[in-house]
Amino acid sequence: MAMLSPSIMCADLLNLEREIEILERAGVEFFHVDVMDGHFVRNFGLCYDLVRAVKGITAVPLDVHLAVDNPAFHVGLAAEAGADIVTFHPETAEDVAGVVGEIRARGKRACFAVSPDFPLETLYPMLASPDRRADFLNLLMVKPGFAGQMLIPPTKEKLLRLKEELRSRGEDIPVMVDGNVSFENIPWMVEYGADVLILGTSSLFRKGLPLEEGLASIRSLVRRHRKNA
Ligand code: S6P
Ligand code: MG
Repeated sequence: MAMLSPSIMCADLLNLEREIEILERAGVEFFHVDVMDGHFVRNFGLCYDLVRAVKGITAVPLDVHLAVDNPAFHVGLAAEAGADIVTFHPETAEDVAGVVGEIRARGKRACFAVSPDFPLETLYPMLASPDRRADFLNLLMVKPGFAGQMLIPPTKEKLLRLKEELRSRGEDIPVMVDGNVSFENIPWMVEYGADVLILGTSSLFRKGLPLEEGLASIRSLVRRHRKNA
């Protein structure tokens, strides 16, 4: 069944400890933390001090999404702050294998973030190469940088193609979907085989919606639409 990964950037930062407690108690599988450098994307997300603070209060694994240039510089900072998964954009790395190697050497799992304009044809050879292989894929349904955006339509078919290609290659790399994972989009995302739903302002953290209620609705959608249900 699809796993859940609330995006901390979309939580109520002034009540973060309380929200994390509620979500951990409710059994979410990951927390997603966006770190941004104001350069690769025109926004500043969360920082490593916050990653460290979150790590200090939860046992839920942290997926740190580096929306930054030069990820090689960031891997150590992310790992030391408490990342369990380090997600980076392969096009930002001079040496993709080097970054994956550094993540693994620190005992962490590597994830490739696939932006809407990053072609799957460029991704596949990476998956075939043992030293550049990722443990997860993050398929971005919006341009990285901001919460609250609308899904870019071709990403829908891209998810389907990616899952089909992985299946035909006998690969079981879990695919996360990130961006506009809304109540409207969750049903087909799950039917298309998304393995992890990164939840932001368009579902779990929708204004005025209590977290417990949002989670219950998301779980019921996931159950109803999962494959072979
Ligand atoms: C976007 C970032 C995401 C957002 C999340 C927001 O740059 O990588 O992880 O935090 O996608 O979700 P929503 O539902 O507001 O689009
Ligand atoms: Mg993200």
